[in-house]
Amino acid sequence: MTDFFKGLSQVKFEGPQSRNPLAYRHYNKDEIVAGKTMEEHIRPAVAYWHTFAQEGGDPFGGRSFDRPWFDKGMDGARLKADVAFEFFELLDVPFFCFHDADIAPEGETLAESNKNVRAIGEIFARKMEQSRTKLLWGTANLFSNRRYMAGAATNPDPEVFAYAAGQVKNVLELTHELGGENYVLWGGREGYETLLNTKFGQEQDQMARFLTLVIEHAKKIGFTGQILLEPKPQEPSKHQYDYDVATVYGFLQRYGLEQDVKCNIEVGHAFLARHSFEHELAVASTLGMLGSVDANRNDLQSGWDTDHFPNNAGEMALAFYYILKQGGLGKGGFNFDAKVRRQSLDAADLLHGHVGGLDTLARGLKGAAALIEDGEFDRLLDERYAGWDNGLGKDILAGKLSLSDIAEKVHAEGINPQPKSGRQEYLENLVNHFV
Ligand code: XLS
Ligand code: NI
Ligand code: NI
Repeated sequence: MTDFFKGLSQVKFEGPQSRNPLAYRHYNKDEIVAGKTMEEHIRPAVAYWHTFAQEGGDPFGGRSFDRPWFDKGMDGARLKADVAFEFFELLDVPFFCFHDADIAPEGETLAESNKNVRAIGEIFARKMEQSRTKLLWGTANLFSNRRYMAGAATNPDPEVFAYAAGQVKNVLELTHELGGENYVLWGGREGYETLLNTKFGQEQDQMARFLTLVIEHAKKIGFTGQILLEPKPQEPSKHQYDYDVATVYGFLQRYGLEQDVKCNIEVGHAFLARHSFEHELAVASTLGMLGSVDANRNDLQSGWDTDHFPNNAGEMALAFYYILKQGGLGKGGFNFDAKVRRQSLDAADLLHGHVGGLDTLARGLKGAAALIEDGEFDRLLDERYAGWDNGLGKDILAGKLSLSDIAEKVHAEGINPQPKSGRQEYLENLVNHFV
């Protein structure tokens, strides 16, 4: 045991009336909602980077957190791993996620870096034999080191592509060995600052080649998890190629990869793309691309990916609506891609962030399940589109009528549609009734 969380004990469910700030008030992991436990629905994960590697910096000042593992090389990395598994147990969560760079210091060479990552990976493997916390996904950090400033897969220099490939091979294999259920690629620098120095089409080809290599290697080593792309429109690149779900789908289709890849959708990234979170989920679910979720929220005044913890149950209810409708996230889950603020210095603050986030997800889940169970919401939606189920609508969709046939029908049958209310306020109130 380390003494990092000294005095703190495991967070338990105490119910909505509890005033204990370190108890779950809504997240009751074993409670059955819509046929599954809350834990099975949400599959919550702790993000190693934000929780253990984040330093509390902002553009005007560096590190504000003082963690005993900072600047201590591999000794620090081992201490960090001890603290991480203590944290998983305190929160009692089933999953975590990591980048290679979060868990071990970079070496002078790729070989040295990969060796460091493997050494911590072995510690994870041993700890995971004792712990109930499993790996939701692994990923490689291909955006922090300056070698990647002009992109990893999309770099004008093929040697950078090669270096990135060497990193991904290592993390993909480690993810597989640790029983990880997904592998994520977020293209932070896969994009550009200015077209003046960028060949757009060339970079698209490179990105597709890289992804193809990853898919092939995953198959070769027997990794049966999902490969996930994480859309984000900008930041750190001015223009990121994986802009949003629809853009990612178009890219995958163009290169014939849409069967092999799904999306990891992040709340804050949806906002940066000027979408809502539920929009991205609805699009992904419709396209068969909804794989997993990065749970967080942005400070909506800042226009940045601020990665606050979720605290909007209404937003989460709409998200869970689409997730429940597609029968769950499968191998995916809810990764807390969220960090405590610069002034939140204490170990307990890490718990408060996750406890509030999980309670928010639980409220969203229960709200969506109740909304679906009640049935009125779905009934109204079906009613609105009922004209497409038979007669004219059905014939149009089935391709039975040409444009002339349809026009002819309007004249012959005197079709003269009357506008109907979209009932938005009614529907908003209906949803709020259950949240
Ligand atoms: C950054 C991304 C990142 C990915 C993993 O905005 O959300 O944290 O989830 O590389
Ligand atoms: Ni993310
Ligand atoms: Ni993000």
